[in-house]
Amino acid sequence: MKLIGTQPSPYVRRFRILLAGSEFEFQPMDVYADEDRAILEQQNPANRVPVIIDGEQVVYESRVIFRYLQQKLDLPVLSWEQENRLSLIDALQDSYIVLLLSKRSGFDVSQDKLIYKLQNDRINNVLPALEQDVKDGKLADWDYLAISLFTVLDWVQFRDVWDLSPYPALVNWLQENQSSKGVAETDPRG
Ligand SMILES: N[C@@H](CCC(=O)N[C@@H](CS)C(=O)NCC(=O)O)C(=O)O
Repeated sequence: MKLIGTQPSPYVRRFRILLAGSEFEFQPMDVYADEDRAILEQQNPANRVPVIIDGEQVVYESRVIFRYLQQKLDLPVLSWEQENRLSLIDALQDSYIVLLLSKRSGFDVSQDKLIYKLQNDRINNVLPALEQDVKDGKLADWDYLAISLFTVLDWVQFRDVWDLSPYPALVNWLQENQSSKGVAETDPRG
């Protein structure tokens, strides 16, 4: 099985961590380089990573890749509560990506604009919910949910896009999981 993705992508990192210790090949690429983009487009017309190729089967979209791996590796099915938590984590990640890409495109994200307000509101609503989940021990196991939360929070610190200090449970949890399986070897800092 091959995983195509960029080295810093938090979505890709989820699967590098989940698959740590299993037989798979990681094919790093630059999603913003024309040549790599053309190659990626052949596998995923939406031009996004992660993508996995397992024999003849190509699968993209993290949610779908997870379902594929759930079946293949016989991982436990998520409860609806866990599915909702994963939706919050995905929403958080997507909002941060919008803010980062906006900044990189030269926009001032502190401006009073609807698109930035929506992302900021979402982030400011989701972080306290996840802070409470961590306090309640809902992310105590190193499973796909915990890995997904870890990769978004670690990426936030790596990209310096948000101050997490108002959320001490999340910050402590992030720190505690720095030694979890697959984390060190997938660190985007190098
Ligand atoms: N909803 C997608 C999001 C994946 C995503 O945002 N990937 C980013 C890298 S972190 C990407 O490929 N960006 C390139 C682009 O948007 O053209 C998933 O869950 O897989």
